[in-house]
Amino acid sequence: APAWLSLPTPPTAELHLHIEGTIEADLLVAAAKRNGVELPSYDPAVLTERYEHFADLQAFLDVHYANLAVLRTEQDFYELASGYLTRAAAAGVRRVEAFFDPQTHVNHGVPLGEVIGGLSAAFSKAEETHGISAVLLLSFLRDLGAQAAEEIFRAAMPYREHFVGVALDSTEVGYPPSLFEKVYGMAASEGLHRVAHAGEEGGPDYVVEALDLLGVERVDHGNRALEDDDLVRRLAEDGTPLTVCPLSNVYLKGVPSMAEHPLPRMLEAGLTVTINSDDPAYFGGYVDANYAAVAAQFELSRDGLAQLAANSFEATFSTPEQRTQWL
Ligand code: ES4
Ligand code: ZN
Repeated sequence: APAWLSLPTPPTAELHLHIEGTIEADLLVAAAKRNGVELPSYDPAVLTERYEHFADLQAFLDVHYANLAVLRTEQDFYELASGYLTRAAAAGVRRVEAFFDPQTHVNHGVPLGEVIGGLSAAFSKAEETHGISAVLLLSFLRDLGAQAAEEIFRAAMPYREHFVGVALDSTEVGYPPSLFEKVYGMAASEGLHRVAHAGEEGGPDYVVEALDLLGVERVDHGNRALEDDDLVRRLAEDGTPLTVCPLSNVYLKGVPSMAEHPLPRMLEAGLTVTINSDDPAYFGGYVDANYAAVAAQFELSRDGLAQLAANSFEATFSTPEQRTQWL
């Protein structure tokens, strides 16, 4: 048997996780039935089949957003988050900083309070029920534009205590970080942490903009940063973490195969790489599957895996005292 098979995946922090991307087919069907929402099939096996073949990011997002119409009530959001936490605990997650996309749900007619109420009820008791420290990052959908981002940000202010930062996701190309400078300034004024997806499909210029104009503390994905040597040096010198999602990159064709994943080049360049699952219900497994995939592909040692896990804790929005509890 290959040596990596005997390597248990390490306890880790998960820093790139869309809570909506954890909706497994069983919850999809249950929520659709109780809320009277139509699905193309009510057979979890048929739905799961639909999950696994995407030409690119947009093809995934189209299926993803259609599925999310089933989420209507606080209970739905509570079950979504609790289901994830149960699976994350089994995958070795000790700390999660998860994105949620409030605009998707508000645009489906769900009150913002039900979305945040359900998610944060599950997250706030995750320590007790699963031994996981869990916090939320409010993510803006970049393809809805800056005005809409500012509107949801203002609407979320009554719930300020329920999230620790802001993020930027959805269709990347054509929606550069520069569009969101103002709302990120508002978030900074509120003392919120800031991250953004950049360099998944967009070029290295998107990563530079996220750093210079949005003040991000981590870069979500960041793969295409490797095309700019000055940028790579800057990220390495500053120790800016990249939240890399290996299986997602293969499923969404950001890389042609795991063998061609830039992870080894990132590590060689001295970048602070972390391993994450992105949308685990869709991309072949949870964070442990992502560790196992890169361990197998690149024959990482126990020390190599431990370094990636250490990076993940180091990259959290937390104090050193908190970190010692998770390690
Ligand atoms: C996403 Cl830009 C992006 N990548 C992966 N999953 C996502 N969910 C929402 N936006
Ligand atoms: Zn993502």
